[in-house]
Amino acid sequence: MAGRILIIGACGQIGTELTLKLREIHGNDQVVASDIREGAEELMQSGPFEILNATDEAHIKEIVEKYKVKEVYLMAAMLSATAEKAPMKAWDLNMDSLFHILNLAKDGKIDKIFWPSSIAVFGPSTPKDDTPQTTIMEPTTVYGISKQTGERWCEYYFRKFGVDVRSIRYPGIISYKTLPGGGTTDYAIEIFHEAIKNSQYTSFLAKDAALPMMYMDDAIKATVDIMEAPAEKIKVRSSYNLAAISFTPEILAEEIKKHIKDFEISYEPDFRQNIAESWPSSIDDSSAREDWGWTHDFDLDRMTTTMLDGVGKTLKEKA
Ligand code: AKB
Repeated sequence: MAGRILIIGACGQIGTELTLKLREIHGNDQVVASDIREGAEELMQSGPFEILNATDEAHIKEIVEKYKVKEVYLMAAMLSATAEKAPMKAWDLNMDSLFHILNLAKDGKIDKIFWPSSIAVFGPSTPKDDTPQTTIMEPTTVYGISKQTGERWCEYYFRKFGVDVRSIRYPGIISYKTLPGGGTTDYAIEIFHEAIKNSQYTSFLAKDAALPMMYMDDAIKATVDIMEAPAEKIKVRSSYNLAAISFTPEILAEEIKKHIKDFEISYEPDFRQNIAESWPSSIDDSSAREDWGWTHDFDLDRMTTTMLDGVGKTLKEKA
């Protein structure tokens, strides 16, 4: 590759595993990790790292020049639940960082951008099952509004200035290496930790709150694949629907019970239940499958066994 890759928000749940994967593919010194704070040891020690605030345009430019960066993955964002507590801060972070990167590409300083969107772009008036790629989008969360607006700007920069920006609407991403921060779908990770530690979990979503989810390896594969696809295959320049599995807390608890017989779940829905209710239950991702060959590998059974194994090992290492 001519020029390095920069990951902004590299220490978060997806950023950490994405950085490690990109270092494996392109070489450690080719992938610069950056975040507002330091992250996992493996990430910090395997390649270059810079402390970077994603809203600091001048510092982003400096790092892009210093490392001769040509591709940026902008993973920094405030997620749905946290954003509801600090709406203006979330808006500033989620939008300013995107404009800084889009403008760098517009000015010819970088060649390609990955920017994640989310199922949060949809709202209560969106068809709930098999939500189509193009449909009604009236998000009711700050996070969703920022992602929907971001999608519009990505498409605008592509059409108007030819900026090669690529995006997918992540569902809830399930993983064990780095904990998520402030999402509505986070229960599907907490449940594994609590099941192993205490055989008990109190869900902050109701038992029938069905949401689209995906195991981390599939999310990373999608991210790498969309970025490697030839430009002419990327027909959607706002953001692609992406799907793997959909389940409710009750279904996930049943799946865990197959491995931990005495596991029990109870339900105390909080404000995140309202957010979950406004999102789709399942997603139609046929455009991603047709345009750039997306397929997922992890079903509910494989995801559950992989999580129980991974969380179990992590907790043992910490003990
Ligand atoms: C969240 O719950 O906010 C995120 C998302 C679906 O984008 N995991």
